[in-house]
Amino acid sequence: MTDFQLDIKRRNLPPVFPEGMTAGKWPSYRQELLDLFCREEYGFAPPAPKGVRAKVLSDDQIAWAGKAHHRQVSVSFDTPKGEFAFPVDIVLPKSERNPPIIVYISFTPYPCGKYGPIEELVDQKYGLAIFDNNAITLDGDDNFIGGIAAMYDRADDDGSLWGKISMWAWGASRVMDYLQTLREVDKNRIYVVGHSRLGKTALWCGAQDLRFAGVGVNNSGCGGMAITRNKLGERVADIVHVFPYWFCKNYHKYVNREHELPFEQSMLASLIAPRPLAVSNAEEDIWADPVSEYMSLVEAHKAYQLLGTRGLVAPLDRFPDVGTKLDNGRIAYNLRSGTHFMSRHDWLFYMDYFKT
Ligand code: GTR
Repeated sequence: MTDFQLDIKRRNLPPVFPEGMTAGKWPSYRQELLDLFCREEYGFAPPAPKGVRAKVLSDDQIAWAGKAHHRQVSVSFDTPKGEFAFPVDIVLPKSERNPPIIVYISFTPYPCGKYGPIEELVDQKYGLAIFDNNAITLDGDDNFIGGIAAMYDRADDDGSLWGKISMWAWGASRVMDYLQTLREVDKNRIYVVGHSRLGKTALWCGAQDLRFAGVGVNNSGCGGMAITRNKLGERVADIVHVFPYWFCKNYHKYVNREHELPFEQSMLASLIAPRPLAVSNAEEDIWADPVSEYMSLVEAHKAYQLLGTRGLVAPLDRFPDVGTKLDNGRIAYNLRSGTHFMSRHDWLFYMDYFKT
């Protein structure tokens, strides 16, 4: 057994699925797992609204050197406490009549914010739907009084009501609702992508919403792609101390008791199967812990196999070298040099992979 395999063994991970699992039993097991992740980690979201409406706020037919059509729409829907609306930027390349779409959960209201290489995406014939997580609800400790959090009652929180990662993920699904109404996009190729806390969000969103054809999870670490048990860097204690509002309250029980979690993040990754799952890590991002992220993929690979697809096409007995790009299966992994960031290199990896 290699050191890497031994290391996985020592983590004492719960199996991604129980013995005797079959592809036929998978859908109901999948639902059980989703309920578990809702109850113990991210919190239950309300049901989807009956439908969404959209109002065009601005429309630019000659955006990005005339290569794209850019419009901003206000997506709205009814909630128990009235209408809720948030802006979404839609960028469609003119070079492609029915483009695939990346739903990018952004940290900013500006499409070209810190991490957004819009022109490159347009050149590669991708369309984009971008929204700011803060427009769904503030990324901060506001006692859930603002944004979507305020539109649904929290009075009876038994510890399992949605935290902010769930809210942002639910927001991405409302963007998906809107995209379903557009004729000019390829509805079979709509992907969700996010970085860091929004990588956790993209993963949670893709696990729940099967309309997403694939998921890109960048540097997501703790509460994202990384195995929680004995990971390096950020632990449950750190994350719920600084960001208690990202998760449901039940998750706080696992501070320094990670071995008692009734699941592992590898099981969350397995819920993307058999769809494409692309993960990029940065070598120096020890806080996120690339090795623990890769372990999740090695485990989730078993679900891909169960469902008759090629998961990780890679040696499963060792951690890949820096500079490695593994993209021949339904699980793709990229390990670049450098630090925590959604870099041009990461974006190119997602763009290339979702094309295959
Ligand atoms: C860190 C947090 C990480 C990661 C990151 C980010 O401070 O500890 O879990 O999500 O923020 O989102 O930028």
